[in-house]
Amino acid sequence: MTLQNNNSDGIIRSDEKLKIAIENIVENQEIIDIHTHLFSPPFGDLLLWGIDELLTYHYLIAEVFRKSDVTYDEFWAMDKTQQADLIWQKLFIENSPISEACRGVVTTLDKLGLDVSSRNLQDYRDYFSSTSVEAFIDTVFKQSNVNKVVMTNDPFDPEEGPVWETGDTGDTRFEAALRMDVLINNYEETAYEHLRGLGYDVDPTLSTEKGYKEVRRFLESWIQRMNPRYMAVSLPPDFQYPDDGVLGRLFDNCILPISREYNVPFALMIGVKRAVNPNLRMAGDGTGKADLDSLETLLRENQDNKFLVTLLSRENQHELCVIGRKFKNLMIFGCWWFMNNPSVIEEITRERMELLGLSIIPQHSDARILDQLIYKWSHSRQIISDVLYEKYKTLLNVGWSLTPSEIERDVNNLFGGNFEHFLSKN
Ligand code: RAT
Ligand code: ZN
Repeated sequence: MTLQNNNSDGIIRSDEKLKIAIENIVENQEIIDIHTHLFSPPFGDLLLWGIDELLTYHYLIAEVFRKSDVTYDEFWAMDKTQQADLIWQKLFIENSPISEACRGVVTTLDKLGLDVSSRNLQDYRDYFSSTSVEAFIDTVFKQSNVNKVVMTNDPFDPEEGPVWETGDTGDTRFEAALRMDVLINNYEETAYEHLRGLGYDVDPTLSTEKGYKEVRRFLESWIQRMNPRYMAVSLPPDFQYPDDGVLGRLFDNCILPISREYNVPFALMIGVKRAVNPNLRMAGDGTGKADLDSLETLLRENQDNKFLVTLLSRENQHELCVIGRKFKNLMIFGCWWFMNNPSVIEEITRERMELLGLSIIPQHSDARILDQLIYKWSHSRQIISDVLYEKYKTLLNVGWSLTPSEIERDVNNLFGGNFEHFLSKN
């Protein structure tokens, strides 16, 4: 195409200019990463970073057993360096690292300026041991162009507790999310005893008014302590709502009222089957298709509540978009975990934009290791940029006019504005 970009009105007139403009805008857009498992420095060892952590990411642990004869017992008896050595040898040296999780390590090392062609693991280790965590945080935030990350904060975790007690979580680029998996999924087994131990007068099956009040008091105290952006839970595919068990009572009498009162949305991450293969430990979870009638009911019966939702099954994604068209109290976010692969991100992003336009949060990183912000966002930016190009191009080609500032506005909303707006509105 040879059409000119008319500088006087800033209107983009050619496909070529459009592509360059979108790529630049997406590349330069700062991101609020709304779901990670990262921690700020005061949380100490909970903040993972460096090559050995990258290599022992649970996504890679699941892969190494497929390419090595190591037994589960042998693997778990190894220390972290030995596990990293094995993963490096099996998945990067004896086989080409083309899976998304492997490719991510290569992208990250490359973007950190390391020579990936050398395949010299010791050099990579030396690089990380020569930097401080504070300096590395700055490097990663700059390289990934992320300006805020939302952590996953478990009020039942004894390692997190002391940091919250101090009231100082250090670096303000790390914001909190109040994760409620233990409360919701393990109330009878774990949360009940824990709450009693803290002096909350709850009953074992959570079926009294007094118990509801006490759980609300617990949630309030954590909202005050953490100032979370949202409350969150991961749920199995067979999650049902309404529910006459503990989950339903917690939702209806504790979480939803508190979520409304404090204007802290409730994030549901639905579709995880925990411990499908327990031998893999954290890498052993699977996925299943959820019944979205329950989600529809939850949204319809609680229209004054705000929900952020992401789903783990590919088969659920189209239905979720249709539900998004019906309920403005739903914000769909991210391509979660097994969905966070290029082919699926591309498909889901296209599907979401076709059904919901720009009223979505297309991605989160789910980074567990700080360095992963680099590859997760580099890979996703590219795909989102390609999908946007395809969509804007169809408009341009029938004569719609587009300016860079309009594209900037849209991209800004996708990568942070929609999140902030959804959270702030009443
Ligand atoms: O993607 C992951 O790392 C999973 O292990 C889970 O943490 C999941 O994202 C979750 O938040 O439950
Ligand atoms: Zn996660």
